[in-house]
Amino acid sequence: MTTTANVFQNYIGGKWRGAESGQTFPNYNPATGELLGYFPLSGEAEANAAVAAARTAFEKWRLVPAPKRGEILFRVGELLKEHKEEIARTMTQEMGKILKETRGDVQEGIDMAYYMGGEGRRLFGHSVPVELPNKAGVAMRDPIGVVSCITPWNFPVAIPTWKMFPALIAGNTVVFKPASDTPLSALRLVEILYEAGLPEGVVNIVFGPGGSVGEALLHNPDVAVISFTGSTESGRHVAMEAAKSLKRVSLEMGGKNAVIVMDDADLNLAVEGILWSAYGTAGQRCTACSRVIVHRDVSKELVDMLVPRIEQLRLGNGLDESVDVGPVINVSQLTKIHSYCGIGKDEGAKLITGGYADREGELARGNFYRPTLFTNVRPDMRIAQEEIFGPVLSVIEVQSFDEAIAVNNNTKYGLSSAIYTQDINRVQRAMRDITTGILYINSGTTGAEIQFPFGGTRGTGNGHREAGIAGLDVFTEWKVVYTDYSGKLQKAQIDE
Ligand code: UN1
Repeated sequence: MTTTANVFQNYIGGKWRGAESGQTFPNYNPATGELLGYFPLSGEAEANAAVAAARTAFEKWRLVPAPKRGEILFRVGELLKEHKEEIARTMTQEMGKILKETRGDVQEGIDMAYYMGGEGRRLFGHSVPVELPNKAGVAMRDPIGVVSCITPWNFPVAIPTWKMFPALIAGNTVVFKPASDTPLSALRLVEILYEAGLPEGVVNIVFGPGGSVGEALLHNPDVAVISFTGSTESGRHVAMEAAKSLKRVSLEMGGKNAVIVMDDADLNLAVEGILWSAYGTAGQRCTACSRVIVHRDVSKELVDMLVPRIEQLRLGNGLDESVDVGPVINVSQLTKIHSYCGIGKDEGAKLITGGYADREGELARGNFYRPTLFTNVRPDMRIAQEEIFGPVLSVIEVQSFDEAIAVNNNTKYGLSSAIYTQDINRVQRAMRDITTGILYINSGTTGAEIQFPFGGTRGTGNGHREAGIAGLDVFTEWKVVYTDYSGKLQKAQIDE
């Protein structure tokens, strides 16, 4: 711990400002406990100031031609590329995931910058025939106004870009409230937006707790859209509060994602997919695999292949390139993960490996949890139903393809699923019958690409999608314009 750590500030309306109260909160490295800096403990006053700045900036930004807005995003892409390594290292330091993954996180932001930059010359509306002569109709996308982006710590750059870049290309302005565990990566992203030439006030960043900053954003009448990624519990609260003023709300929430392994699967391939999906990012992805649904004929073989590989996974500081799995984000997550392992044992699941916080040597300074595997898990157990958000995997045995699909679908979440099979008929049936927003055939549950819609069914979302063309729908209002050039009153639908 050092007392000379950096003190960072909010960026509101083109000005650096601390919290009015002068209070700050600390940002720690979850691998080492090292203090990385202090950020303003903002509240309602700062949130409202940011909304006011965004509201003012909106009147000019909405009139900037979309291709010009796109050019700024292209420059953002270039700058993110240039600074990729440095941002990845910062992200590993404050979030813990290994460098390969933080580089991937920045890469998702780069991809999104180019993709949405390109949308500056598309933003397709549509023109369709009208039923009356000498009349035209066109449907166009309008910006909505001030968008609040409330983002999680597991993808500190990628997820904010999925929200901010489509919002910006469509002509909206932004108040960005990043997770308090990863403020530094968020700040770097905002600095890059301004370095790329974004006009002041178009993006405003406010650090602080959901309970004060987030709450103020939910209640501010000038916020038109809330885009939120986080737990289902918090998302439900966001939706209920925002409903009072009829804000548009887009929610990305929990997952209980499964990899199905059928009796005809390539087991070597399945093992690789499961390891990456379950233990990558220490299981802290909303797409992470936390259930393996395996046909009983290959169950023992699969588990026998998995266990030594799980036990070989190296825990450690993500800056060390030989490490496979970094720490979990904070002590409260560590405690939650461990308590789920207790719940699993109490429910009668069999703990095969892991199940404890690893404090061996250097690991004692951070929040490390040993990659964990349970077998003999029944589909209705809490460890098979509730989102743990850590490196804990449950193996559920099934007797048939139909049972596998039923078990897959029977959770309150619906983000991502995967199936390993060589049978084209089973693939087609899985495509038809699996009720998640994303399905992988012969690959794990993680690895969504930004040009496709991202999101899920049931408790994972509220019907919206991020990324791809679908992502624009959250941040645009459809406006239809009819032009009648007949010179007389023509009445649609009325018989003459
Ligand atoms: C998330 O975990 O919140 O498909 C997002 C993936 C990543 C995004 C995950 N591209 O796992």
